[in-house]
Amino acid sequence: MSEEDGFRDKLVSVKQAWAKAGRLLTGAPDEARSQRLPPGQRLVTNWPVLDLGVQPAIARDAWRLKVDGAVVNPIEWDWEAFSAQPPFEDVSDIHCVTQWSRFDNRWNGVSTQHLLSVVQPLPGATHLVLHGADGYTTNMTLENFAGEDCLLAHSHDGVPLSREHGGPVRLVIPQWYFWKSAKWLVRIEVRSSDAPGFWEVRGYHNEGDPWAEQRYS
Ligand SMILES: Nc1nc2c(c(=O)[nH]1)N[C@H]1C(S)=C(S)[C@@H](COP(=O)(O)O)O[C@H]1N2
Ligand SMILES: [Mo]
Repeated sequence: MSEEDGFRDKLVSVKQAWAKAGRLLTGAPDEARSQRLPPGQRLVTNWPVLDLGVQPAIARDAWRLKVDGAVVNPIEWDWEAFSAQPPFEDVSDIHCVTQWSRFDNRWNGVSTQHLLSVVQPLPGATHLVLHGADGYTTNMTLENFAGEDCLLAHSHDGVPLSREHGGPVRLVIPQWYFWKSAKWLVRIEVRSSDAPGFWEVRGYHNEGDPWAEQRYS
């Protein structure tokens, strides 16, 4: 086993054990929604990096995004095609399940609503699986993916997304804990059934509402 694999296995087993123990659950979701900072979270001003120990290096020129499955128009965009889509900007807060939140992140990219208008999900489509170039996956409903603050982001606070934060393009789903926001996004699989992703099969909640503390299942 390489050093990298060993690190990754250890990290995964620690997080999995927390999930099993229901750690970090602090309750009190009812009054929570009026607060900007969700229960059990603390505010940070830096930007922590979380991944599986692998940070794929993908040049913009080599990057491709495939959207397939239950859609009328499957697509494969290269950087040029992605850049030709209507620009979208949104400011939102990040809430990570490991208890840090970061306010006022300015994201630029392509809105998920625009993407859906291009690919046109079939009538039976209900869920998606997002795939990162590192093999990471995460799942959500079409409805959540289409949230008004959701986008495929290429820049953060005016700067192209760094490799460690998921560049060239990552997903941003601000209404859910940040594990749903897949980095190094390369494939979006539109489905007519749910299929839990990497953390979702390891004890994380299938959804991930920070105000309801949907941390672990
Ligand atoms: N492809 C990929 N996306 C991923 C992850 C990952 O390991 N691989 N980790 C998730 C988790 S658990 C978190 S908290 C956020 C962290 O994003 P950041 O490193 O930019 O803060 O990315 C999410 N997206
Ligand atoms: Mo996370």
